[in-house]
This record gives sequence, C-alpha cells and structure tokens, in this order.
Amino acid sequence: MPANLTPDYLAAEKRYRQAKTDDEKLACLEDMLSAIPKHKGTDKMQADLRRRISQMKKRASESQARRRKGFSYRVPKEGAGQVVLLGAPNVGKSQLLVAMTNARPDVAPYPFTTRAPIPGMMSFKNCQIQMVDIPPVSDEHTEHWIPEIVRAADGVLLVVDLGSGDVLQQIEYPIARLERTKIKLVAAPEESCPPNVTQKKTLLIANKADMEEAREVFDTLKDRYGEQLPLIAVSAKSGVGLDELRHAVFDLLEIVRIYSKSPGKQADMNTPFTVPRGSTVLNFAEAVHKEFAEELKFARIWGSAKFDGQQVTKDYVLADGDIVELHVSSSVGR
Ligand SMILES: Nc1nc2c(ncn2[C@@H]2O[C@H](COP(=O)(O)OP(=O)(O)OP(=O)(O)O)[C@@H](O)[C@H]2O)c(=O)[nH]1
Ligand SMILES: [Mg+2]
Repeated sequence: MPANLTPDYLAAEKRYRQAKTDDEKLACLEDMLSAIPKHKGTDKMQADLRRRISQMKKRASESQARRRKGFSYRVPKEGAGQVVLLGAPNVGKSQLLVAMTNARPDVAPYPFTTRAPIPGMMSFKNCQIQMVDIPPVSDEHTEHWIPEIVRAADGVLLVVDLGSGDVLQQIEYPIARLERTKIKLVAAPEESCPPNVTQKKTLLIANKADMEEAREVFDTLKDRYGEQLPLIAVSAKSGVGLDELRHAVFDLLEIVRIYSKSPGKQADMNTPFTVPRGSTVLNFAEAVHKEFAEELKFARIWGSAKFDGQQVTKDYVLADGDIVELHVSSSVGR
C-alpha cells in the first residue's frame, strides 16, 4: 500500500535532518510521528519512528543523570562527522573553535583554560561538521578521559603554536601520550599497523601564523613532520589559512554530499545527505530511510552520470554533489 507521505511529514523530516541538538531532533521525530498518515502502508515507518523517539528519550535521561553526577565528557556525534582539537596548553585550540564554529568557549592567555569538552558546529559546503575543543594534553596534567574522546572521533586536529619555542615537544608529547593507550595519529590508515591499535586520521595545525617568528618555526616543522602528517599553517586570530583548513577537514572525513530529489520536483540543494565516499545508490537509500532501501528498484542521477537523469542500478557508486532520485516499488515518499 502506498505511504502517501504528507507535506507536513516531509517538512518535519527535513527539519530533523537539519537539527543540531538531541532536543531539536526529538521534537522533529515527534512531529513526524504526528504528521505521518496512519494506515497499514506506514505501519513499519510508524514503528521505526516510535523506536527512534524512545531511544532519543533514553539518551536524554541518561545524559541528564550524568550531568547530575558531574559533567559528561562524552560528546554525542552530530552532523556529518566529528573532529577533535588536540594539543598542548595555550596553543589556541579554543580560539580555533571560536574561529571555525558557532561555539564560544573561554579563550585566555594562560594554560589549562579549557576544563571540559566543548562541541561546536562548522558549516562547510552545506554540511555541518562537529569540532570538539578539549582540555590540553601536557606532562603536567592530562585528563584521563582524553584518549577515549580521541578514539571516538572521526579525526584529529593536532594543534601547535608557531609562536612558542617548543613546537616539536608540542607534537611529540601528545603522540606519545596517545600511543600509551594504543592510539596512533596517522595521515592515512597504515596496513602494517597492529590490529589492537586504533589509527586516527590527523591534520597537523600550525596555529599563530601571524606571529613574527612563525615562518622560521613552520619551516622546522615542515622538515621534521611534513612527510608524516598533512601540515597547515593558520592563524585563528587573523583568519589566515582557515579556508584551507575547512577544506582539509572535509577531505579528512571522506564523505560525499548527495542531494535527494523527488520525481517531478526540484532537488533541495541546501540540505545534502552525507555518506561515506564509495557509497552506492543502495547505501544512500539506507541513509534516507530503511523503507526506501527495502523497496528500491533503481535511481536516476544528475551529476556524475553520463547524462542528466540517467537510470542507474542499486550498486552505482555515487560522487560528491550527485542528485539522486530514488524509485521504489510502492509510492513510498512521493
Ligand atoms: N597571535 C595569536 N594568538 C592566538 C592565536 N590563537 C590563539 N591565540 C592566543 O593564545 C592564547 C591561548 O588561546 P586558547 O584558545 O585559550 O588556547 P587553548 O589551546 O585552548 O588553551 P588551553 O585551553 O589552556 O589548553 C590566547 O591568548 C589567544 O588569544 C593566533 O592565531 N594568533
Ligand atoms: Mg582552551
């Protein structure tokens, strides 16, 4: 039986995809459930929505309980991917979060300013990417939970200070500290790495490029680490290099943006889905909705296909920016 989803439902689903916080997501899921037509054709979708609402409520009450006990250091992932700002004290991690995202952590000219993880969202190419600022890693003191935050992230920005005299130590110490917990910071996953070691894709961010001595220190850094990790010079204060950094973060996540289109309608080019690079039409359908994947017959593609609107099979590999029109055996989603 066709699902005949209403404009109200589709609008709520779109708001859900744009929602940044768990509270917003929960409100959208509840709107979707109240707007979905109640008949047999939508039974599975209704059950799925109820399950997601109850999971979201459970998560909210768990995090409330954790907040009552103290702050929670786990940062639930939001958006297209999560990267963590790792580094020695006072290198400008929090200033970078301010420069790149909507978050407003404390920034101060003394070490150990940041005491808890602070997430922010970076908008780039119509995607929302989560950046998490954390307390410093230092031989004086390192919060014991930092390795777990790094392990859970999709990537690491290892930040150093081009204005300081100990830039090599600012790299060596965090690398060694994480190695003790079997985390290796890498440019790209290495096949030779033992299976019990977690590899984390990392960018080396040389901050404070506006400082007088920065050029010279950057050259030293390039000689020593340029081959090992991708190196980007930035100034969180002046904005130099931040555009290159946004591109590099997007690339690090290895995602592609796919725009969904309904038959006979224009695609919404403001809110792409993001799926891992190499995803097929079927993987994309799964990301849109389980029902679409189950009922998928074929798709039409605008973008990477030979001609606009070309019909492709489920195993077609999508490219960044593709517009996809999913065709399903019932009229789910029309
Ligand atoms: N000149 C210059 N100063 C910067 C830059 N980025 C940060 N700073 C300054 O460096 C100091 C430390 O910045 P924070 O962002 O608080 O450093 P942090 O790495 O978060 O420090 P902790 O939270 O203590 O680990 C502040 O005085 C900032 O204003 C930059 O690009 N250029
Ligand atoms: Mg800080």
